[in-house]
Amino acid sequence: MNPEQPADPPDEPPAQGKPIGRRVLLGTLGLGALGVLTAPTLQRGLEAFLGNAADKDPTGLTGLLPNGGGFRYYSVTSSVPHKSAEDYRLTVDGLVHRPTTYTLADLRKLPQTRLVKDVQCVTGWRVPGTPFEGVRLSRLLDAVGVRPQGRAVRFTCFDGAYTESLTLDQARRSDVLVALRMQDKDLGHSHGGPVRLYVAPMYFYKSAKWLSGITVTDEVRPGYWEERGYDVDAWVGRSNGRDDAPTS
Ligand SMILES: Nc1nc2c(c(=O)[nH]1)N[C@H]1C(S)=C(S)[C@@H](COP(=O)(O)O)O[C@H]1N2
Ligand SMILES: [Mo]
Repeated sequence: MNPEQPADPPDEPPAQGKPIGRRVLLGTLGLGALGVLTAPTLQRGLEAFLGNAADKDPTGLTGLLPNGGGFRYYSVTSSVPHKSAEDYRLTVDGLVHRPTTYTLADLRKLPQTRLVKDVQCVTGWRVPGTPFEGVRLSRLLDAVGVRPQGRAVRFTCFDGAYTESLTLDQARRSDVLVALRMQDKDLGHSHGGPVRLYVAPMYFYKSAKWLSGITVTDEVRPGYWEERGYDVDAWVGRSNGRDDAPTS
């Protein structure tokens, strides 16, 4: 098992150059035995420590570290296929009246909602005021028509491994988007483009990258990290034993 840990994206390296690899940093801190720290809570503690070190650094030198100044790249697979605007597809199916497959052009034609809120990862890092823009998930659910037995939504990704879940009530919130844009740019591959989920009030692990499937189910099926110990109801500040300020 490989606990949630950021990596260097395989492409789109940060503009100021490649950050020091995580393994190098851990080695420097004498924490090279990360491999034995497999419990998510231990891992979160470690990452929170690294995050705090960056938050308190007055020199700005932690900008060189993998956790410096913003988002960290996460993928549970070593490579992820690229989908262009032409070959991307999003399937909405399961307990619905009209299963539908959307192209990126289809999604772009629908009304777009822009939200600007903090992003909070369960490992401790937080990025203030980040714009996300896309189609409300509730709009897509209304379009396909949820059957009366539908209680939850399962999300799948074209990395072939990551999954997520929401209850139907959570999925219908107005601050849950099928996001096409982030930071006022089309979503790049490393941030889960061309389309990712954005669940504003929950820890960022809910915001599945490289979204390819939305399936209405009769009950919640815990997602990738939830099968590995994370809370299924992932409200920021009210789950995972954390007390972060809410994001939504
Ligand atoms: N498909 C997929 N989505 C994912 C993840 C992942 O590994 N694979 N990691 C999650 C976690 S734990 C976080 S913090 C965010 C990171 O998003 P970023 O890589 O854009 O910073 O993506 C979430 N969505
Ligand atoms: Mo995360």
